[in-house]
Amino acid sequence: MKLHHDKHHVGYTNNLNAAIEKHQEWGDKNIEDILKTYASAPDDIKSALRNHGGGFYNHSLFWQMMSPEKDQQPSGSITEEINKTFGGVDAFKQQFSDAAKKIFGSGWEWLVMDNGKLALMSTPNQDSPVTQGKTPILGLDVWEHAYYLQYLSDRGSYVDAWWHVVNWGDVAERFDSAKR
Ligand code: MN3
Repeated sequence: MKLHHDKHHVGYTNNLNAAIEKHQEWGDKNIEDILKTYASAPDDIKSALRNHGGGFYNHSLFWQMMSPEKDQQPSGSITEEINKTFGGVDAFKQQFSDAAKKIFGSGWEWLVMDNGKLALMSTPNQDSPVTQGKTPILGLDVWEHAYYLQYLSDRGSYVDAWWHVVNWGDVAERFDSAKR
């Protein structure tokens, strides 16, 4: 995770900054606005905003969604909503994990708020749910760079182990502010 943060996340951040330096008006927008509107950006930075902007944003969320305080359990209103939507926390974890393991190539698995309801969503590459108008609540990076050093080709073990470090306090706060 340290290498992931210090090399990969830094790379996306530097490349995003290099892109918006070319068209300063894009530097005045916040990152969520950039990801919602990059399709209207000049051609020479459009794909950088999408890919490196998405990489910057997705990873910024990812670090907050994990905690060194292991084996937290969800509590509060998000638990009720998970139970209602997925039939229980274990059932939710199973469905999320199955979807994460099935993503072909590089991408992310997400729990999102979609029109006021919780839903699962997979995105390819560094695409972000915010581009499609959804609010990320929990996300898991399944790029090989996220797990290959420790788990080699065994994405499944990485996904299963990741649940031990989910920061449910952060996830619950994200859910509560998305509902407001
Ligand atoms: Mn990554």
